[in-house]
Amino acid sequence: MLKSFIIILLFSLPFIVLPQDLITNTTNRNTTTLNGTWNYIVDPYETGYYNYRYQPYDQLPEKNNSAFYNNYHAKDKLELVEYDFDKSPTLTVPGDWNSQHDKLFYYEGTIWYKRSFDYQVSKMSNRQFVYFGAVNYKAEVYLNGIKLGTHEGGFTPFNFEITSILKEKDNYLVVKVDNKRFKEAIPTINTDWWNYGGITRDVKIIEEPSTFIQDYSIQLEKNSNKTIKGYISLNNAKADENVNLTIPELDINTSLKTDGNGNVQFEIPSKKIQYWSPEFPKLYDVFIKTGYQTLKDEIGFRTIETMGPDILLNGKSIFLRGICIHEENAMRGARAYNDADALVALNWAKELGCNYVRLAHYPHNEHIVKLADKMGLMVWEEIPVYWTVDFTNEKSLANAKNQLSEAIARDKNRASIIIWSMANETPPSDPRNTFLKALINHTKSMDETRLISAALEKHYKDGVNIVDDEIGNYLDIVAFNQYTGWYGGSLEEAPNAKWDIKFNKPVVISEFGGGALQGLHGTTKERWTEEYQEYLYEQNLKMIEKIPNIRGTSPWILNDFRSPKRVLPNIQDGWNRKGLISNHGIKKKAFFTVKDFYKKIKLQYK
Ligand code: GCB
Repeated sequence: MLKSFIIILLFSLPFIVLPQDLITNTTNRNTTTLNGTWNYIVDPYETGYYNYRYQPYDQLPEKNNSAFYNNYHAKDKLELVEYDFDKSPTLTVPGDWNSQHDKLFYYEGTIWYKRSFDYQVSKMSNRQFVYFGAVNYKAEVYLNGIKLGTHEGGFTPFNFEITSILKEKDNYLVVKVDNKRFKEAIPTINTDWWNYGGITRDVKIIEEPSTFIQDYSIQLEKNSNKTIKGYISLNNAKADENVNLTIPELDINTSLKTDGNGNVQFEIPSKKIQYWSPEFPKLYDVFIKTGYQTLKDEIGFRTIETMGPDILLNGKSIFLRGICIHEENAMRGARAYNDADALVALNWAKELGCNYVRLAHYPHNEHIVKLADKMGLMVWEEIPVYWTVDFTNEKSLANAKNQLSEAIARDKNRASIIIWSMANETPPSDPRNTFLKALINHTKSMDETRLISAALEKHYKDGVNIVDDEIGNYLDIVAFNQYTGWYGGSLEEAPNAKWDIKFNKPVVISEFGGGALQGLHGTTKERWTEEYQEYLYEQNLKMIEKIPNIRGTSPWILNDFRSPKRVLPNIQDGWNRKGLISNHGIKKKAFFTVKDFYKKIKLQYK
């Protein structure tokens, strides 16, 4: 359909509109899915977006600006007759484009998506929103030819109000998705994972009354195991609106009134809370009621804090028996996006003996976080401040903060999340420290209850492994990646390695490991064999046990995963082979080494 493109040009607003405040807990709201089949047009030169002077069509002056248009070249008024959405091929949403069509496997650039639909607004609803779970990397969104706005960042949700634009018949939602990498982006150009493009997570229309529950935080107060503290924010509320919070199993039924901004704050004592933990992942039904709607959630209550070298969950010292996970279904060789994908990964983590997962290197979809809540797996959630982002660039910092805000907004009521991680293997420098400190402060201003960490690095001097990154002073958990026996270092000597860690805080090895091609066998000296990887794990674990203040590990990584960096023929073939499980779902020997280790550790931390 030619119409979509042209109407974008004629009616779109001459400025950039950013997404509105995030609507949280979309699973339990009144929604209609827009998942399914969408038409797409590949547009590497962005011809649908820029005119031949490389000016974005949707930022040109209004049509009645004759001073501009009198001098305007006729070429700019040309209709885009070379485009037709309805005759174009289709992609499934959610899903990355790379794994859906061979010709898109390596594609990085713009693809236009279009979905047409009729829509019957239900009687109860006065306002409607379109919600995207994530679009990688940049999205420009148009409904019925009107620009709704732009979103940057490939792993967090956003929404736009569409109340006055949505019609009963013939709506068309058009999204320009651009996954080009660039230096100032978060992440930057260089990563070790596949840059899957597309509308990679759920899309839905949310229906709300005119005054609605936008967001809320309901958690145990910091340093307290008896007080449930938080806020509820209504959108478009007057002062003194009634809000009711009930948690039937805890006999909580509290009536509250909004302040002038439509918010309520509360502190509710409760003596009979059963605390959430991996052994007992108790979730309570929680209901928020206003005069206009009831919203349900399932929330667990637990405390998490540190004391010297200890991580205390509900006051008890724990060891994080973890595994790193990418958001990829290795068997499909594609982005993971639903409950079934999440279940595969978390079942394996459980089988390995984990009580904890590191969701690397960006916020994963909400399905997996909710499942972790239910299955009793603690979670490290992270933003893609990875390696060498542009630390001196203010826009990059604003972008990283925004990604953090969206992740925290979405997941702050999940008991499973115990750690917000700021960054991975970023090279220390003053600008980098300033950048990370700003992120830490930002996180604390949004959520004071969780622990803050970052995956740092160690260095080696005069026979000693040293961890002294200044940022460690600002973290609750000192985590670092180390690859003894893979990127240098002797496996034979590993168990006797010397360590100098400058902080009296819990230490977590956020990554270690090495590659093996599943099914390739040989001696412990032959790289890429399962035996080499197994030996690497045995020796590393002997070393890790002795690291002062060690309170957790998350080996790199659960599954082999796609990476364009990993090109060794017949071994890697585009896959990072450090998985404990292959991309065919087959466990390598090292899986069982880790499993045995976790069995032992579990007994020690009973
Ligand atoms: C790392 C990175 C991770 C890589 C891994 C590797 O330190 O944090 O993203 O994939 O090493 O395999 O080299």
